[in-house]
Amino acid sequence: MSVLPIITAPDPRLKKKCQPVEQVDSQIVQLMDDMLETMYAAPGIGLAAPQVGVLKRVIVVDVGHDDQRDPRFFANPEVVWHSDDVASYEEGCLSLPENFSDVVRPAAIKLRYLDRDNTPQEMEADGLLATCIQHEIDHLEGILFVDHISALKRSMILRRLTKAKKAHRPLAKYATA
Ligand code: GNR
Ligand code: NI
Repeated sequence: MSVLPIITAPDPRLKKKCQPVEQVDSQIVQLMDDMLETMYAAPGIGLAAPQVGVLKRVIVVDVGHDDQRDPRFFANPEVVWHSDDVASYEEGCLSLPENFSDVVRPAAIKLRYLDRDNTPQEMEADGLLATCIQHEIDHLEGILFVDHISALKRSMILRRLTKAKKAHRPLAKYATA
């Protein structure tokens, strides 16, 4: 397994619609395992393939605790039902480092997907797991959490990230000022 570089905004690859996988073969399993290691190293609770430059419909999620990991792997995830109830969480994104905003989404979802063994599965999720899965599926459509907040907040965040890139200023864990 390897830790892959994570793409940060602004980057055209984060705005693209990703393609379904034909099947979860050994190459996709390798991608899933590398994504999981990359997510743990970051650290984060979810990661979508486009964040590591792969425009395929693959996500990994772990909302467990350090002492009790709960890795989950999804290919071609599809929300087939969502609650009318909504929930608000303060979201962050490894592709928008150091920026956080409250985002409102359906509180519960039902999902259809292929698991790491290429087996079709259905599952229901609520709480942080539901929020995280929806955040990751958004990435597969080229949507970031800032696309759910006010235009003013969005432009403030994107301006900060553009400036940081132009200055070649490292963000997140290697930032010194
Ligand atoms: O690590 C992450 N934390 C998080 C917190 C609240 C809602 C969503 C997330 S996902 C994020 C990692 C990430 O960028 N995944 O795409
Ligand atoms: Ni994200």
